[in-house]
Amino acid sequence: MPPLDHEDRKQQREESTADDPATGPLTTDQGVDVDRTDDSLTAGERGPTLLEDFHFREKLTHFDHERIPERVVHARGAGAYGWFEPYESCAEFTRAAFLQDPSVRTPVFVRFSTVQGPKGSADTVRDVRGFAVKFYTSEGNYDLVGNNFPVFFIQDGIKFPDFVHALKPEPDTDIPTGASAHDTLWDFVSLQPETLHAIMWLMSDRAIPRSYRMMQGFGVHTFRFVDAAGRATFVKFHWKPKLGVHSLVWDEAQECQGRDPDFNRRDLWEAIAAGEYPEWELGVQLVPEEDEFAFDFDLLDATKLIPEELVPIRPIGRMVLDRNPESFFAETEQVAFHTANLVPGIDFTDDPLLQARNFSYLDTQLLRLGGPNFSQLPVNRPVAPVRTNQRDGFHQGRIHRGANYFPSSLGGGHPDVSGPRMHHPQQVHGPKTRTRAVSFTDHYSQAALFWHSMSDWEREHIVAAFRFELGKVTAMQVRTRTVAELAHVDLDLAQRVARGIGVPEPAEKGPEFGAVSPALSIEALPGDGSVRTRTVAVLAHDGVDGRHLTSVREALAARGAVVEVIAPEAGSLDTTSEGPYPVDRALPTVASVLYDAVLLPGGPVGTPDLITDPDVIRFARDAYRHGKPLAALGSGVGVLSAVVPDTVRLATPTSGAVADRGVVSDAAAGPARAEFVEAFTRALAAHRHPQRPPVRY
Ligand code: HDD
Repeated sequence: MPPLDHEDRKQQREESTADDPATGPLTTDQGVDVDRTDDSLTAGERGPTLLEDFHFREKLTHFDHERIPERVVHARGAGAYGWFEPYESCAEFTRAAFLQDPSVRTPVFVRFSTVQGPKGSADTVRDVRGFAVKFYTSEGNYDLVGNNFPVFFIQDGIKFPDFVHALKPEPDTDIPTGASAHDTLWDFVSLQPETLHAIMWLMSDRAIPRSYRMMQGFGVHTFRFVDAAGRATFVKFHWKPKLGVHSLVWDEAQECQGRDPDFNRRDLWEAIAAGEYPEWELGVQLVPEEDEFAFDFDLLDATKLIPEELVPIRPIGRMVLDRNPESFFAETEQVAFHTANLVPGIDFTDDPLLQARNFSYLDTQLLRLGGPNFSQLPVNRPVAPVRTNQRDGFHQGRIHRGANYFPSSLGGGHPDVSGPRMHHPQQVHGPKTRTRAVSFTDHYSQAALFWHSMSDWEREHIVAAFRFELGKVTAMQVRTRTVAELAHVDLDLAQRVARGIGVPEPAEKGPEFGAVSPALSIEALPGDGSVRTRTVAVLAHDGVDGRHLTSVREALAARGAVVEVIAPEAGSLDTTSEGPYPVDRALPTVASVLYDAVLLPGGPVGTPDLITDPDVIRFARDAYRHGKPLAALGSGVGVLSAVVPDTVRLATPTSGAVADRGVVSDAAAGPARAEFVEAFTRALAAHRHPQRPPVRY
């Protein structure tokens, strides 16, 4: 479908503000051509620099002012443009224009982020991921500023500064960067049980996504849809990735921080640049207003989700990201999201977390972007026409015409106020009070729901994560208090954690929670079963059978996977059957944690070098430990069983194409057989194979 009118308009407006360096020589900011930029204007060849060197002063002054304050949270991010289209009209429950017509695509800009770390921190830290979407609708900008968890850590936004202070690095040392494993966070958690549900998500593999393209997004709060007749329906928003939900494992995530601190942002950029456009389905959970009190939790409590088994998710549209930004600063850094950027047909609820956010986002942009005119920046500019009486201020980029007040007769009565009603006429009454609603007091049942809904391996990862985090806490009373809190969620969880961190196992049981929501497990979100964009490292060497390389590359590329041939040295390899073969990467520059799977081809020439190469051993063993697909062909089968002895227990090297828990082997020589390719593709699509026996090294 060709892009529609206002999608074009968004791009045209950006282009009108972009400069074209190819049109002439370097200039000053005043447009004066520059003849020389490498040397200052001096009095004599070796003399002092002259004050009159306006090019020098402009260049240095501008450089000195290049930085703006980074976001107080979500400082590190990556963004992309794309579009959204509804599957069908949603007029039944909302009048929002961008949800009416399946033939209309609305342009979007999305920014993914980590929360705790500064702008220069690593991507693969244990953290929540921001998932903020700006829809440039025909009725103005709508921002859905969500996360990849469906629940938040606190219930009332007045606690946000406390929570963030506790989460951020310790105030005296500024340690740790991008990590939650430290005393102040866990002190706060142990004293504030409302954090526990989101903490369970944080300790799960959801907090270390394999890719921004492979995580869910949630609006978190309950919002309101309002239809053309003014009827309101409660709504929760869900983004579901087409590629499924996939995560790293903790050991891998940590190594990745060193091997490629830009792992997630690079992945997003490269996928879009390669035309592999990430896609999400937007779904909604709808609750009629009369059912507001039908649940055993409060819809206004952002630490609760509505289990899908109670209110199913109704898919309403899809979003595709298909364009990388051109200037990180101008676009990804300067994009300004705001929960109060709503369009008619979508409205707030009284969720106290949301109400606080509606204050905070505008406030923060005023500081970060230096004044009230940031909505004029290209990435923030609506495609809908803007006619306001707001005037002047720092960085005013508009030349306003006409009256600057309302009502005006001198300005011809423009602009008038004939727009649709912006707010749902909700009835509000009650005494002023600074209290927490009684309906907000259950902090354990949904934390338990999450725990009980996990598969065994997910639970093991959660226990290991608690042990890691609390094991780094120096104050023993904080460890003990947190474990006591966990006992209210589940006694077995608390005892398993306690055993790992040297505190007494709690014996006292909290209340029993039996509820389960299978939809919460990562296993319930495998995606469309494809292996598109999964990366496969082929560890090759001189003397390799070239037919292995070409057949594997062709077969996997046909399925959309990315194959890279890795050899001890860059350049090309001597193959036995196909002459020289290009090497994509030299072994010392990469690591198994940067790939989704590892394959060892074979060849008639002996492979002692590979078997003893510490880089190869580490590469293959890491892949095994991290549950990744491992495959071997021909004599590569022998190499695999030599470097990763545990694989012998899973796949017998001599019995044809064998696949067991993600280890696939075929000892036959010659091109990879279809049976092998199918088995490997299945292993790759499954992403991880956590059920492997424990590793002995
Ligand atoms: Fe927030 C940024 C998501 C609670 C105050 N938040 C920010 C971003 C995301 C979220 C994705 C980054 C936007 C971007 O990419 O520019 N925040 C959430 C979610 C929350 C939440 C899903 C709970 C449901 N936030 C929250 C509260 C407050 C804030 C309760 C304050 C009362 N958030 C901010 C902020 C930030 C921000 C300080 C920092 C930078 C910015 O806004 O633009 O205003």
